[in-house]
Amino acid sequence: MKLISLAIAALAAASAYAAGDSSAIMATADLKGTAGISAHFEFSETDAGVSVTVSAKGLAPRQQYPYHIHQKLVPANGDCTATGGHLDPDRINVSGKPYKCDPMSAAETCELGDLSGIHGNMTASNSGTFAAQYEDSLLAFSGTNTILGHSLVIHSASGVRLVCGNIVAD
Ligand SMILES: *[C@@H]1O[C@H](CO)[C@@H](O)[C@H](O)[C@H]1NC(C)=O
Ligand SMILES: *[C@@H]1O[C@H](CO)[C@@H](O)[C@H](O)[C@H]1NC(C)=O
Ligand SMILES: [Cu+2]
Repeated sequence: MKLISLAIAALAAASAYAAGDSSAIMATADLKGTAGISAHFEFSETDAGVSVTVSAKGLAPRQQYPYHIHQKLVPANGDCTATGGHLDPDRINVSGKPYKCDPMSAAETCELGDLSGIHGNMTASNSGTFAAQYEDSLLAFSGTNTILGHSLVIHSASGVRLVCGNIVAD
């Protein structure tokens, strides 16, 4: 039994190494705030675009948390309200119409930075954690759609900005 679990651990370590090897981490973000929540994001380049790996803890069990890439950086005082609106280079939310992101049938209705609108909210486990990995075909590390020089914000269900952090090149 012990041998089997050792073998499984070795396999898991080997595949984690292989995954890390084929797509180097290009940027990270550490989100902190006063809410007792912390989150870590890793971004790497893949053939399909950008791979996003998220982990968070300190969330309220089973609660949903929207989160986005925001336009401006978090200032030294940590004020999440200073990060401005969502990253939106296509100016989707400046059309005068109420914003509604429909990722399934109309991806062009979603702001580039509306990660929870496109990929789903953070839904906390019974122990207040969340982990996810997904590919985003539009995010980039340079050009119009770059995520560098911007920040990440996690909101409460009612929209309050709970924690935030800057996306920094690795
Ligand atoms: C999107 O537009 C709405 C309505 O104009 C505005 O209230 C909201 O703050 C905008 N969102 C962002 C993140 O810019
Ligand atoms: C994400 O959470 C917000 C706030 O609770 C909610 O309005 C929205 O419907 C949720 N989205 C999904 C896809 O469940
Ligand atoms: Cu936001």
